[in-house]
Amino acid sequence: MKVDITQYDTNEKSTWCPGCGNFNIHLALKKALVELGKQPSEVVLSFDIGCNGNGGDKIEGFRVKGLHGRSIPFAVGAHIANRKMTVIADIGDGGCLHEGVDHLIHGIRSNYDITVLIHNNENFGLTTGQITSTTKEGKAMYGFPNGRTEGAINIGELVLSLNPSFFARGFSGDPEQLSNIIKSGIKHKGFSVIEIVQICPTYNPESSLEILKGKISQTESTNDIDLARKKIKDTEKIYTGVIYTNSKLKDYYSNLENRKNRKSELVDEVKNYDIMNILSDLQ
Ligand SMILES: Cc1ncc(C[n+]2csc(CCOP(=O)(O)OP(=O)(O)O)c2C)c(N)n1
Repeated sequence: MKVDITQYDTNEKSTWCPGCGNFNIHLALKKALVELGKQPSEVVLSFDIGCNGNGGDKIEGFRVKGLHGRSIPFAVGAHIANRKMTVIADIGDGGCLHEGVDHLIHGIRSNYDITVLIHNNENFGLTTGQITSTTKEGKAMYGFPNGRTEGAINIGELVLSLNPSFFARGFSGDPEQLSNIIKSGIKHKGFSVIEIVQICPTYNPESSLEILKGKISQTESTNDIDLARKKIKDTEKIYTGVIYTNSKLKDYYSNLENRKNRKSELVDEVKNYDIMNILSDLQ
């Protein structure tokens, strides 16, 4: 059955600031899902807490919104239960690199077949612009009027240090390219991390199209990790595109001996167990 982009629309009104990068991120995500022919009923979207997470009621699909920093484990659970679903974890740089950084690290190590969209606006947006670990060193922010003191984390460097199977970087100012990147991430069998350089007109106006013009450079995917690292560390250019893939790494499920050659999904198998005995034991 053909899918139309309006099937992903909801009637909820947006609470994002005018010009927020989240508008284009949602557009790119919807476009990617439609072009892959995915119906909303075939998609699980796990949302986090924050401005990014406030998009949770503005797109159709099976949606879950959990605790701050936990969109990855909810997504992993959904994927393990039913591999037929396309599973996306949506999260801010704050939730991903502070509250939930353990989930990012172990998700990459385990290589679950899901796609993670990190909205990197370089601040805790919803709580009015506190510093996160991606805020540039020296930048003055709410609570740090004299500028942040520590150096910033480079998301790509962190991800590439963990032997990932997929790392890409998109830009909210280029929804067309971002949509293609998201499609590649969904098609990749493994844990696809997509960092999105996000325009936040209120707290991170330095990521505007005008300012980044000339810095952003589209690149081709490589499986040479040293080359990928070089691109990521470049201070003159911000490389966007699928930056690194390693398709030799098996995804988590394919490594499970006891699930080999199983055609059924856990979500169906669980229906074959009568849990009344367990429940009556508890009474
Ligand atoms: C465990 C926990 N810590 C802190 C908060 C408060 N809090 C709610 S939203 C938010 C900011 C979210 O920032 P980020 O994850 O970067 O997403 P953004 O709003 O920038 O999209 C914070 C700190 C919370 N809800 N739960």
